[in-house]
Amino acid sequence: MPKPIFVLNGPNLNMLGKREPAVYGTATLADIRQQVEKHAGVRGIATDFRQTNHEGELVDWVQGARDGAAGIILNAGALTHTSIALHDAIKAAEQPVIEVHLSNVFARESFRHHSYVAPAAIGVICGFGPHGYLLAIDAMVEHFTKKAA
Ligand code: DHK
Repeated sequence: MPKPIFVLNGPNLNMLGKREPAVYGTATLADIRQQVEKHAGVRGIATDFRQTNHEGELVDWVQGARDGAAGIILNAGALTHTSIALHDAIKAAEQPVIEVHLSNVFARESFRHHSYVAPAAIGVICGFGPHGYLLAIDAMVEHFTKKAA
């Protein structure tokens, strides 16, 4: 069986729908999961969608992608801007990573402009709300297609 794409979500993303709707919109994480699974199904790939508020758990999941996944779509929430441990885990996983954010982090506070994920990722998508996750699925499929050619 082909390995899934891990779709990993970090701290506070469980609060989507209630949390700062002017910034993050009104879709819940369950809504996003549903959209991701539907879109990935159409593209013929399996996903494993998860959320955690804990840095160590996210690091464990990224490490687990080394043998358990074909790639990672990662919205690490605020850990994006703080976690060298996450950066190191991505390097150790040796899998393609696409960084996703719902909001346009570059139009927000300056502390959101730096990412520890981006230098270890193949690309970054931000500012398109939940649609960004679907763009990331398409980008990952394109990445695999190019690699196989
Ligand atoms: C989500 C968060 O929780 C923030 O800490 C990031 C990101 C932005 C998002 O837009 O999805 O800065």
